[in-house]
Amino acid sequence: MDHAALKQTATAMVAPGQGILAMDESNPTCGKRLQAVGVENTEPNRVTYRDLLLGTPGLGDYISGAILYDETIRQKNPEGRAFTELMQEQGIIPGIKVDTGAKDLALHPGEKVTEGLDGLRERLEEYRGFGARFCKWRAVITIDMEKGLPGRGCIEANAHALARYAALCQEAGLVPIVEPEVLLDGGHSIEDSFAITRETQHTVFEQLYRQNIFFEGMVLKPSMVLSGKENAKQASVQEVAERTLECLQQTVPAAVPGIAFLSGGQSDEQATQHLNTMNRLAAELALPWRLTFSYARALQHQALTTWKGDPARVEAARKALLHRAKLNSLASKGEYRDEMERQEAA
Ligand code: 5MM
Repeated sequence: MDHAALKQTATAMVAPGQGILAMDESNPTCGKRLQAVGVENTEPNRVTYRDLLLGTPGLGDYISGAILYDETIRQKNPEGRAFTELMQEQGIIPGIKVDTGAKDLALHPGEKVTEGLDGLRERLEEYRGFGARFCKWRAVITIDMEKGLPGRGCIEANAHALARYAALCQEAGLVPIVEPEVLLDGGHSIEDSFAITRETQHTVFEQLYRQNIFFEGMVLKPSMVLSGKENAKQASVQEVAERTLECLQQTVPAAVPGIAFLSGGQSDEQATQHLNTMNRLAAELALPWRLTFSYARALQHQALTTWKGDPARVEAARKALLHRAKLNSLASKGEYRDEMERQEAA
């Protein structure tokens, strides 16, 4: 294992003012996003949409890496250029989602475990050949306080799988993004979210340690500590930022170079505000890691709803994507202000 190379890639992924574009929607999820704007879920339409994203001039100013789906890393844009080539031209590091999805966890009603370890060593070799330099695996933890969820069985199974995945990545010279997502859905309080996120992250890092993970060569992609979507009492931006940082300080080793949050169904503006406030607090707290974004919905939403499948709207959609990427880049430095929402993309 080349520690120096892993550390160099992980550090580049969380470079100051840069974050990660998650565009690794599996075909069914991509279909949901496309159908929501009236576009049919066909391979040519997925290519057109991914070309809209990756062909955005200037994207590399704010985006360090993009996470692709298995189909996308093999595809070429309508001009016949590989998507990985478009990325490299802008200095965007190619990444790949390697899990095969969250499946029902046997004998644990209402809980999921992420699969994809079988044959992973061989798949990683193939993805490296396509130019991938980092990977992503997402575990999903559901909160349902009335049913006593999540149980330890679910947290441990997912943490173990994340650690096995991360070890295979590092063995192959690929940086693992470790994504334990505690879902926003439900009526739970922010206190419940804090307790469960903390327990999950503790368990994940214990398992990463057991599997000999080189912490300097990984990136954590956590959910923020938020009130459940259906809870009448929604925590303020300040409280979310404080509780999220408190949780991370208790669970994440200082050797990890960066934390790139997922947006998890927050609105675009909320996701940016939370990241910005955390970065403002980070300066006072002298945190050891960079705090940035690895958003899918909160980066793509405005571009998708501007485009709606209309070729004449591609330029406007790219402008919307670039603007959102720029605002999140500013938030990753604590330099975002609400009034910037109304300013046009440069
Ligand atoms: C792009 O969405 C990814 C999951 O896709 P599938 O469910 O189709 O596998 C997801 O892992 C995503 O990368 C992260 O959850 C971050 O996305 P959000 O929208 O939460 O920022």
